[in-house]
Amino acid sequence: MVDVKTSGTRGSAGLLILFAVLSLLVPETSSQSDSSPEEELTSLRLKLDSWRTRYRFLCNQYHEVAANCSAAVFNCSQCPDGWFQVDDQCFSLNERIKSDWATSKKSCKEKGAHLAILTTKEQHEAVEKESRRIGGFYTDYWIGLTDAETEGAWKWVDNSTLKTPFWNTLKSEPDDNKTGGEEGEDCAVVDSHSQSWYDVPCNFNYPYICQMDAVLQQ
Ligand SMILES: [Ca+2]
Ligand SMILES: [Ca+2]
Repeated sequence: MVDVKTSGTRGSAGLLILFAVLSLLVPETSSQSDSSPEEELTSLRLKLDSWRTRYRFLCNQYHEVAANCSAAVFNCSQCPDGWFQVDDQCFSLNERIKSDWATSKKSCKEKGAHLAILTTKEQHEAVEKESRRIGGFYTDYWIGLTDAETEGAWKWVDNSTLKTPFWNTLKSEPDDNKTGGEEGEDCAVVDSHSQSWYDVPCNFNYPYICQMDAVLQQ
């Protein structure tokens, strides 16, 4: 994929690329308009597409320049360091911090991500496999699924409706069990032991799974 050339070291060219990358990372300042949320969303999506195109362009340039350098070449990956990829999505399991569902949702947002939205069997299996690998057989992780708004109407954090569930049906989950509190159980976890989902009280503390779009390379 990368055209490896045989000319000498090009450290200065590498520096130019680095400066170009750094200049692109400087946040844009734009005046806030009176646009509607839908218009802002469209604008943000366009900007995201533009950033992805620039990222792909710079990655390709970086690899071409790096091929002529003696220094070690870093991987220009589609997901951040420490995240793993399933299809066009990146996932990160945080095993060190345990927090309630709302705090976990906020923590993912602060990373430019969101709590996991597992819409396919591949995503569910990859996540529960990783949860067993790093957390062992008795670990639960928050995912971005809740029925707090309307009991029994499970929705993801992007407000989409749950279509492909992986509940632990052998244990009759989700059961909105009241033993953990009057409110019942309105938030969901991936359970590494049963490799399925449970509903649990939202104020329980668990580690969480964040998700973001991968930067697709063409
Ligand atoms: Ca519930
Ligand atoms: Ca339950």
